Amino acid sequence: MTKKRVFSGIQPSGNMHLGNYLGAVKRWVERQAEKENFFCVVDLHTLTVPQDPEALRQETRSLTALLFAAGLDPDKSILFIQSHVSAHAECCWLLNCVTPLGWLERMTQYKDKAGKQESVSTGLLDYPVLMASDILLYDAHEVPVGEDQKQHVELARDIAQRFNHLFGETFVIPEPVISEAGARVMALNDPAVKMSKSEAHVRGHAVRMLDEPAEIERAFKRAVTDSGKEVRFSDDPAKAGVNNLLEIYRVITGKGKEEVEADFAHARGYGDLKKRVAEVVIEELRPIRERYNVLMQDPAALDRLLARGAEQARAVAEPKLREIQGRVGLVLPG
Ligand code: ATP
Ligand code: LTN
Repeated sequence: MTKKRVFSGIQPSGNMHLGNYLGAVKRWVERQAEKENFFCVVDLHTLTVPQDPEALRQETRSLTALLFAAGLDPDKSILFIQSHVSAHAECCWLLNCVTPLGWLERMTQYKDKAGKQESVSTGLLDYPVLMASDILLYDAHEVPVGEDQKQHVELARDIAQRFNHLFGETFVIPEPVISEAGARVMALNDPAVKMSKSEAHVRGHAVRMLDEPAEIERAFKRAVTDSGKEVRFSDDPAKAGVNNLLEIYRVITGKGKEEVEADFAHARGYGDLKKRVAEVVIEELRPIRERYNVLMQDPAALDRLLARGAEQARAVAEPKLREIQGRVGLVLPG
């Protein structure tokens, strides 16, 4: 039986955090043997908001090292940098021409981000069409993402369906895959909002993947909870802080909810909970940080891994791009 194709992406926008890891990357790693996987560091998406060029370059390399360090295995998964496969940008143009503007103006992430900026680039509005290109070029069946990206994957489905309708069966219709656990890791300093890269520089907001153990311990110690002392899962907004800590513990340990609550049945208030959650996070991230440091010491080896990934990705994306070009009526080069 042929394996299902999986595609997902992550932006090199700095400060990869525990939410990205638990909501996305950890699952990519755990399931990589079952599927045919494409994982992409989406540098073109990051350009939709202003970036410092040198910082972007460094962050892109650093993130790829971090993903290998987190366990993506080049023999099981194809990991590559988006801009190394020019078919993504070319496909985006072709899909732009079948995507109604109104579909893009409705995207909640666009509205949120556009509302926070003085000047909005065309790229920011077009972001979901580039994302659809990423997915559709690989005929991916499954797109594992955090809850926040569900609307974008649904848009990719709509674009694929419209294209198939206009030009004949061309694309696989992708499904968003959102695991219930870890789909929305909340900020430690404000459990009403999701942990976010753009806020990860704010003290106490996030646990960043490369934070030292002492920093992680401090972040959990300061985590916002409530004035009670009952350690249990709850959807009461007032208990969102404790719930978030329990969720983090649950995803890392792989335990069920009852088992997790049993682990804390004798906790003396939230202090014990925070300490224990910090411990499991520190132990989860320690080997990743160590492998990352080794990888970053050998830039030539990282370049070789990235060249291999890009070549494998091009082998799939380029013929697909030709197929799309042919469908819409372009003269293919002889
Ligand atoms: P952020 O919003 O944190 O600045 P992002 O959502 O812009 O980051 P990426 O860094 O590309 O985007 O996200 C990579 C993956 O991490 C995506 O699948 C996204 O859904 C997931 N993700 C991001 N934040 C969280 C979170 N707090 N909890 C769970 N998953 C998350
Ligand atoms: N928009 C996504 C990153 C992303 C992606 C993709 C995810 C770009 N292309 C294709 C899945 C599939 C984000 O910000 N998390």
